[in-house]
Amino acid sequence: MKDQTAKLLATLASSKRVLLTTHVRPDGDALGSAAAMALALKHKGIAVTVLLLSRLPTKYAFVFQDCGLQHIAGDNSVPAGFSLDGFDTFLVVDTGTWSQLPGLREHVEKFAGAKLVVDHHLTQENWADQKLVLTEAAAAGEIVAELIEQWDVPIDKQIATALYVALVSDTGWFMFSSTRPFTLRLAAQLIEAGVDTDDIYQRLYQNERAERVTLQARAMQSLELHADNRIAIMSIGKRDFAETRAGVNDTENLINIPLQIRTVQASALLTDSPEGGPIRVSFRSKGQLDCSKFAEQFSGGGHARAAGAKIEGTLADVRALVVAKLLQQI
Ligand SMILES: [Mn+2]
Repeated sequence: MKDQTAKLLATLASSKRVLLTTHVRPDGDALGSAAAMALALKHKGIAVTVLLLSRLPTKYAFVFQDCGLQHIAGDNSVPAGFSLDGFDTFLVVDTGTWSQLPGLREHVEKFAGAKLVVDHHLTQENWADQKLVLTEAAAAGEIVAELIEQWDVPIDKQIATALYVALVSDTGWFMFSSTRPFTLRLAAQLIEAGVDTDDIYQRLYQNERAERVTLQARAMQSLELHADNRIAIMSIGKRDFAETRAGVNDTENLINIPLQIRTVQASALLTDSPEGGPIRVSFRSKGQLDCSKFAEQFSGGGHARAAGAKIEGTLADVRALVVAKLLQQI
């Protein structure tokens, strides 16, 4: 590990222009790791361009903005006109697979410079010249922290904040089983370096739009349980959107709320979009129900645990139909 780290650092140290990227739809670990790595490269006087394959999520924008990090972004792919010409090193953090790097493969495969991967995921592909993959790391940020330390880059407040965001995002604020003693020791070190943990907590967990939470309340008011509390169904109508001023994007993750109930095996959420059209129905399961198969009868699809369909009809009719079909299954 130490040797691999030293080798990777040697490559970075001899680079003049690094293209640094991370996986599409970046989360806190992806962005925090990329920001910390970019700041370390800058500290060493190495020019770095950060490429995001999706727009910078508003929630995490502070990680880049507070330290003045510039980036280029695509729309779930590389931006138009993107080229690796002029770069001598290509560095990816928090993934090592092409499926997570849409649009990049053709560029990287003909790239003559060094191709480096720093990651903690088990699934890997073998296209990089050098890889630093540590699956026991709770976050890619842990590996980046080790790189930065071995490189003798001082962990200032900006780097510490980026790394802290990486750690808390991938460990559910140190709740997940992936949290290891190293994670907590590193967290302590980052707090000593000046991380404002309360500020990060507020930005990540207490930063929802009022519209979204009031829509959530509406959805929860519509919750009905069937079949001895094994089936949960919620619906959101056009009036709910109008009166809360929320949008369809604000329904994200709502369907998971009923799964908190011990007995619930399947959850369905119906959305009557303000834009009109058929009723959107989402299904989630934590039991026997195969959501994908279930959704097929409505010409929908997805995965065993999560699927969706679009059904024509009024909200009340579709709700009755979905409940009836679920009762046949569960
Ligand atoms: Mn990660």
